[in-house]
Amino acid sequence: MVFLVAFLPLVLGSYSTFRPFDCSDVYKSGQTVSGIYSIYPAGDFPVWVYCQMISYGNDDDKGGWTVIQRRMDGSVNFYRPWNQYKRGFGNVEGEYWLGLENMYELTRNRNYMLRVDLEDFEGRKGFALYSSFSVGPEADGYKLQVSGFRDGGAGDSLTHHSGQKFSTFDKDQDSENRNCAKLFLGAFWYNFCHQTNPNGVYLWGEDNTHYAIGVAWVTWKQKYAVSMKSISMKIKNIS
Ligand SMILES: [Ca+2]
Repeated sequence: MVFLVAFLPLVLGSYSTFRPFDCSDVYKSGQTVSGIYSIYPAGDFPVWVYCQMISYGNDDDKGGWTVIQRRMDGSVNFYRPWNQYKRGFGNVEGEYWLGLENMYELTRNRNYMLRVDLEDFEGRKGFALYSSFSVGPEADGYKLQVSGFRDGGAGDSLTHHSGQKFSTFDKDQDSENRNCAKLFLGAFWYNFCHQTNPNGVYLWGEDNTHYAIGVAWVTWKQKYAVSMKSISMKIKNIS
């Protein structure tokens, strides 16, 4: 009994100072069930995030994936201004955007791979894998760097966006004369303007009346009118 009482503060002490940097740390600590966890990408302040834990498949699949973006039911409005995309918004149990500042803090400290999972309204699934993913500092427009594409059946709609700054309807940093975020009702690392629009309008299928405003991934569907049932972008530490 004396031993137990003396030992207890030690256990609690080590638990309370555990500060997982990302979902890879959460997974390595023994939490192998997918769900909502707090991570500490910027030191003392916790950030709630959905961790997708995978314990099967090949080495690229296994481990803790930090979900940085997710659409699944159209419950959250993604047509939002710069400050919202900077800080993050939505519900971690459902649809959300982790925030550009958090993505920057994560990827400036560690090396990450990116996986994009897609599902259409017919129940078909595809994905795209990238061996390197990072987001630059706000002073440089939160520039996207993504490379090392490997196909999971969906093709590569994202390399087109690599090297681009992030744009919202109130902050146009794209490569097009017009405002891509306003044209396509989303916010993204728009180029000229897009091959994918993960933060576009949730359309529940296909819409040919409003060009390319949906959650498109054009290299999979070969047209901009088809909007995904679900899309999630997740990163995993590889260093
Ligand atoms: Ca523009």
